[in-house]
Amino acid sequence: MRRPAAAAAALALVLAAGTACGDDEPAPGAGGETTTIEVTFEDGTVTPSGERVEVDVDGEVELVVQAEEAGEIHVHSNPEQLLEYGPGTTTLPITLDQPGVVEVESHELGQVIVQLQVQ
Ligand SMILES: [Cu+2]
Repeated sequence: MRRPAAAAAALALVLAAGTACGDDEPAPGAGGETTTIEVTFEDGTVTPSGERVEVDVDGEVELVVQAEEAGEIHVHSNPEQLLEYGPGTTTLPITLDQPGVVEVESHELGQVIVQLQVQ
């Protein structure tokens, strides 16, 4: 008996575990892409600063945060998400399942980091 859903779930687990050694097949169907956004906090500023990034509905988005001190990133999705990062490098996965523009902010700095255009 074929169980395509189970196969897809197994593949998702492999991807989530991050143990891929470079030869994985791309995930079938929509939403298989991972968008990586590097976010750097330094001297009271953050980069990027309000840039718009297009992402797929149900695609994986990873914020790779570099910071000297711990803090929080606020994702204006529905429901909203509060992501905590530590000093050093922190990878924060986000999944966005509704189309629209989602602002990712640092409330400490009062700044929009990126606008995710989910489509
Ligand atoms: Cu906010």
